[in-house]
Amino acid sequence: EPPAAVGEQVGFEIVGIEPGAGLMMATEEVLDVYGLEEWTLVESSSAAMAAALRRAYENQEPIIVTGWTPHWKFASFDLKYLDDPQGVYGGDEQVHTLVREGLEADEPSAFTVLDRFFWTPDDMAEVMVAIEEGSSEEQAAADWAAANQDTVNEWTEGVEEVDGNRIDLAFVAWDSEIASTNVVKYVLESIGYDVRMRQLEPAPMFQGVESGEADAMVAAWLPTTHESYMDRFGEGLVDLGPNLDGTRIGLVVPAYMDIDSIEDLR
Ligand code: PBE
Repeated sequence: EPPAAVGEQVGFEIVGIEPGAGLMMATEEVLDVYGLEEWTLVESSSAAMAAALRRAYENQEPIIVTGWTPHWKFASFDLKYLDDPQGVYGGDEQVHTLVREGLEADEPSAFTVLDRFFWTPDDMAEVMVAIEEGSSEEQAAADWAAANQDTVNEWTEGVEEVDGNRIDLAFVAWDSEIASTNVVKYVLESIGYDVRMRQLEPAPMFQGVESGEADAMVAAWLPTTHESYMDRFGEGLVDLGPNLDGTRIGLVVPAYMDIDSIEDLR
């Protein structure tokens, strides 16, 4: 079909995720920068976006979603990113670990593990795919740790065990962050911590760690996706650097769609 028809095929709608996601803010900017005035970015949730994508894919129907890597959807479906010649979505990013001030002094063991935590997009995707295929989040994390004992040992080597000290991990229910937060929870529990996962909206996640209500988060996509949250809360946060390198965000469509660039949406 000619590219001009794509808008009509999908009702000029882009299926979004949670409001407040960096991906949503970037996509609003995309609509502006590329002059896509007649398009609507529909607020949704990560789970509902994935369900809509699955439905469309199974029926070979056109759909445009806000997507990101690592994500299990690329293992389940044949998908492509639309080119972003204006570079609104930024390039490759890193996911950073942020902790509250004082954690190093209060809980040096947890701090050391959080500081060392680093894995690959393939590692993260493995946990996400296991969850998508029906594993519980806890089981998927435990299975990954069992299969990657050498990596986990590097994070915990020489770290003193504790006796039930509490650690609160803030996260947003993005599939990627469900995977990473569960793995960190599992590893901290293996050295004696009592770990609670606190599911929050994006701004409260950053604010929760900044205020000290939560101890840590492993979900800061930088430098671009969460730039606005770092502007607001970064000063009171301790940045332990990247825990993963090589993410991507953008508009994602099934490979069977006849468009390649965001410019084709005009
Ligand atoms: N994501 C997954 C988040 C960061 C992690 C790309 C959906 C966001 O857009 O804020």
